[in-house]
Amino acid sequence: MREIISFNESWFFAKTTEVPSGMPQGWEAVTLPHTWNAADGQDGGNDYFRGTAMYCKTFPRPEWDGCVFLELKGAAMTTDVYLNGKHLAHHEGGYSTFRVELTKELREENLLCIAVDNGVNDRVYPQKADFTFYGGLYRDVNLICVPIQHFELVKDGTPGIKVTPVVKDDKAFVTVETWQNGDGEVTVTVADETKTVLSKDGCASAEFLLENPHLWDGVNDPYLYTASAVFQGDEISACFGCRTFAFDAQKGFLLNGKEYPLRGVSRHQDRKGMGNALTMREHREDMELIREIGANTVRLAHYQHAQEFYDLCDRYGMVVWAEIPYITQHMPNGRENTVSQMRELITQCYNHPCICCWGLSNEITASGAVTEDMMENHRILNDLCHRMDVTRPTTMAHVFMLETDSPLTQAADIGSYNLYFGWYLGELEQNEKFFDDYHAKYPERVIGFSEYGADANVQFQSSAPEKGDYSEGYQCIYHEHMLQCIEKRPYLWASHVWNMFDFAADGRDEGGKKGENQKGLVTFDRTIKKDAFYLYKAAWSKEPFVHLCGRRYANRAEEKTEIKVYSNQKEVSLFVDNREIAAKSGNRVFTFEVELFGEHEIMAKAGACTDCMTIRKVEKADESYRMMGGDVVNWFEADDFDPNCFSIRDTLGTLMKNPTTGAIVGKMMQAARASRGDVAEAAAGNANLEKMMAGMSLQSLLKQAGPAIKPEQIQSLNAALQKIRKS
Ligand code: GCB
Repeated sequence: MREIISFNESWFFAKTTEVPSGMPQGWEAVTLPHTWNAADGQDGGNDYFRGTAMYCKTFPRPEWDGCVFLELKGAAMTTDVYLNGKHLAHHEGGYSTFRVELTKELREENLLCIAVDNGVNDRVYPQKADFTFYGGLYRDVNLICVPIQHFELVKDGTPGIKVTPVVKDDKAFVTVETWQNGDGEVTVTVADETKTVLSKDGCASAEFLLENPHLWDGVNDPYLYTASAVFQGDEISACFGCRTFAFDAQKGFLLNGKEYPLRGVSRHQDRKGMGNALTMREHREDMELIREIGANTVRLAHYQHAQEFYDLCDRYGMVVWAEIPYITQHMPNGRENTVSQMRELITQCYNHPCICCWGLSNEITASGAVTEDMMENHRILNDLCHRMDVTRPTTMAHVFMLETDSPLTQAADIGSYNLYFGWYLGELEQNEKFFDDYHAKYPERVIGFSEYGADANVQFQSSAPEKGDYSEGYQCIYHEHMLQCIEKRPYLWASHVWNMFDFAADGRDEGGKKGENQKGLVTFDRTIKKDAFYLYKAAWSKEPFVHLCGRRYANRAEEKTEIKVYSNQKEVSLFVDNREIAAKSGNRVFTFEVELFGEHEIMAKAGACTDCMTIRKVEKADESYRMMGGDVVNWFEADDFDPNCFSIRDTLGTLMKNPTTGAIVGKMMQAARASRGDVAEAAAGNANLEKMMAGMSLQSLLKQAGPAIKPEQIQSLNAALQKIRKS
């Protein structure tokens, strides 16, 4: 048998590149999991420590007759392992498990040093993306003690066992392959049946037939089988599930032959104050929140997540999109790293029944054009996935401005787009238009909606929420629209809200917070479920509930206020100060108008469910609810525009058609480009983007340019346009 010893305790840590020759003095004592960026990776400014740090630990030789391996389940990003001064291993990639054999180097007393580096380079992904690249030994570290004859542990961090269930009609054909460090008999057991096979060249394979298998049927019935294998004195096992996945250009996703629209969320793993150094407790809590809204799928973005989380997805029936951090910017020197991260992802995650596809890349053209090198990198990854796994398709998430006829859209088996119309750019309705155009043009292509979202800071509240105000209310309006958009398009094979949780993006400083992407339905510390959380719960969860929106919008200056209620019940009544004022039937979203006089107790009731809050009339709008500097473009709403002349309310297309206004706007856009850097560079000359922008009003485009364009500039631009008469 094997023994797994937790090696999380008694480490010493320092930011140094020197490998010490003896136990260092004065280093910080730490317990794993640990990241050195828990604080500075979340405070904005993008100046968090990215470099090399060292973890050291002494330990006596384990009392064990066989072989001893060190297991690191997550070391970000590049790692070198030294035992008693000798370099034993080098690993590139911060999200996968890797193991190294220590046996021959063990002494009576040992000094283990692990150098971990999350520094800048041009090889190891990710280097550019909208999240913090925490450094550290941020997942568990173990010693694995096995007999001399044992299952393989080192190659690509393999679990040593690969289970392939193929379901056809009422049967499942299950192939179990194992790898070991020698040949001999391997005894394999699947669902009460045991077979002994002989291994050849270190590999064994056994076949099983399950009649009428109990299917793994998503959230409804995620039934798991176990396969186990014994070789000499070593034993391993893996859970697996019997199910079929299909992806159809018209019907979307099918689970076990039935239409099963994948509707869910994306997850980044990190958390406020902890960074990525999580324990099982946090993984469980995240899963409970995702289950609460009734999602049936999770995109585990943008890298390999902890095995514990894929296990939870298996257990609770979440269909998973798994991916590697080949993201934002293609690096010509990074090809080898994309390959090794993909090899490890598939090797380590293959057995999970929850995983339905392998994601090759995310928004890889966000900061540069499609190149032949990029295309080749994708072909290599795609072929690799197919070689390693004949059961799952590949996919990728395209940035909205990738032209739909670009060859890159065909690099993976099935496609998906990240669209942010109605948030960064454009109007909500452009999401519908995008997919309708796409589906009409390419009815044979399988297409999904891999990201959509809007930032919300729960501090910001408004009686008239609007795009760009970071209010909790606008996030609701946005998602109400998006839910309908998605429901009306059943051909979308999956949709994933970006994001279930706020997460650290140290480069950000916006929406009243530094270092955070606030598109989560739940806050970064997991303590507040934003109102939009309950919208999804109303749409997807069967557990009866009623929720009053706007409880954080307690001080209201308006005389009549809107009370919005989310519920999955068909009827909701509203009580003000214990008096029922209205009952409404509807679907998910119920709105009421309430007159305000003083302080009021509001209660919503749906069946046996109730929710209460207190709101009050105040004289003046509560300034703390408003984002400072957030309304620089409010004067737009002024209505002293001469309709016979051009103005910023005209679409970009209209303005560019007239030579005089075209020249004025063209000059302004040039200046804006100069100050917007990468994204503008990628956007310039992008036909798809230009087409979309042509249909948008200049006013709306300017709002989205944010602080890059000053209010005075907009004012003088509008004044110039107003001098030119429309013919
Ligand atoms: C994207 C990226 C994701 C970002 C997100 C955003 O398209 O794929 O990593 O966090 O947009 O919020 O801007």
